[in-house]
Amino acid sequence: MTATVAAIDLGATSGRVVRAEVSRTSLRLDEIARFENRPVRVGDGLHWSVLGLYDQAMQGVATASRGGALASVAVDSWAVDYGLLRLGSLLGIPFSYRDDRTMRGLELVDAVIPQPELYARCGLQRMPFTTINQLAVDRERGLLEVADGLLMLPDLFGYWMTGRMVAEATNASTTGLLRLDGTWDAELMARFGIPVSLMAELVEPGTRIGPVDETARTHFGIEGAPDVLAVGSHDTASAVVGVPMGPDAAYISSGTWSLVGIETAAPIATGEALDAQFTNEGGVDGRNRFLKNVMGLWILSESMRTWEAAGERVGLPELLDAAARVDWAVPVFDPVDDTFYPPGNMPARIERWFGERGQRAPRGRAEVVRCILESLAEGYAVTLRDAARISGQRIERVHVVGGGSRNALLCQLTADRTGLPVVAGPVEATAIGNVLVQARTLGAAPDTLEELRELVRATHELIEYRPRSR
Ligand code: ADP
Ligand code: LRH
Repeated sequence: MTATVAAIDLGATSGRVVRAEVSRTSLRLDEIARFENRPVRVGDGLHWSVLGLYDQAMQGVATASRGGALASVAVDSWAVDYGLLRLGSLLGIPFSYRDDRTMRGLELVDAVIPQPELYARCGLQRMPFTTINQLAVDRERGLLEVADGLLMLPDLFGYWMTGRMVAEATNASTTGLLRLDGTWDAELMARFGIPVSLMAELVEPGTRIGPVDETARTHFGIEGAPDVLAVGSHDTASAVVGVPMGPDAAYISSGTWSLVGIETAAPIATGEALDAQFTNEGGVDGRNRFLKNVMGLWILSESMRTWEAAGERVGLPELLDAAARVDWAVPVFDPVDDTFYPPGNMPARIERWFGERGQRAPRGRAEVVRCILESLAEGYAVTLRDAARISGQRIERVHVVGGGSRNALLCQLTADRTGLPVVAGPVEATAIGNVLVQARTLGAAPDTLEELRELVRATHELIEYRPRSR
């Protein structure tokens, strides 16, 4: 049996719709649509253009449906962001997690609960964007008195497609409001004045949400009546499904963010994990994603945006070529530092970072880019050593998936600094994880994650980078 399905995969940089044909022994993907995703700043802050994204995604699904009947469709996106609802309608435009209200949110949360206690409950790295911080700001502004529902963005799209509200479990695990056992933490919500009634019913990946309804089918011209399925709707959960790894492997899901870690059988929310600031996020099939958010290629793309705004022409291939030719040592900064989190002038922030420490900052674009990539690679190496130490799991190779797996220089530097072989690809691991879980739900793909990963390995070309001696 072959299943034909569509994945809507929304990244913070771009969104795409992929049509896939999947059987137990084959996996074929075609990109049907790709669109830019740019948050928009208005008076009250930085917002996602959610209707625009929905429109583009659904046009993609319609195009995919014209190539032959789709059995199902599923959505994944970046984590933590959400829409508030009242009587089924969206209340305002969802904020981007890059909006600086999150800094206020951190203060509000810290005033109610000490970090170690919060960590013991939800096991998440302290990040400005976590949903609980954002909701603390909504509460302060009185919005939670008006709202009667909350949907994470993939669940919002699922609701618009089907009329049914659910909370997919992997993405819910990024809110800070789930206990380590995967249930809503009603007691914590009560302490924050967040009504538990805002939250929808939790569903696991592989749940059927319902058919795409008449409104969506007619408006977008979708042929047939595909079912909307829940997958790992947190993009990183889907990406980890699509990592072609075996035992003793770590992964880096490399895009806007670098998510660096391992899969474990259960959460590890110990003092050591807290000190090293590891996150525990829910994975598909009840697996745990023990990982760390390293700032990622965001630092590079924001640098490019800064140079472009100054009227300089910059192309990524040229920049990476120039950075590869830097054959002298460059300094490294800490790519987990919050300084690099908000949008802005990254080259100036890098210069300031070194200046504040009395160190020489990189000069010129080639050195700056090389410094960013070396810093990321060093951040990965430290994180992976910590992951192995804290979990007691061996790490003998590192898989890199996502757009960053195309960055040969970064992959090589990662091999060099970790001292481990790096296996790059597939670029579209997230969409792959999305379609594999759909196909499995339809009975067309193998059952276990190990078999699904074996299928990815068998159907994709991977590039291996060996560590060079230093
Ligand atoms: P997200 O899902 O977070 O939007 P992606 O996985 O699409 O991110 O990765 C986007 C990043 O991948 C870009 O910022 C860029 O740095 C990197 N990238 C994409 N294509 C290439 C390429 N051909 N060479 C090097 N890097 C690339
Ligand atoms: C990657 C990602 C990551 C989250 C961040 C908000 O796209 O989902 O896993 O921490 O965005």
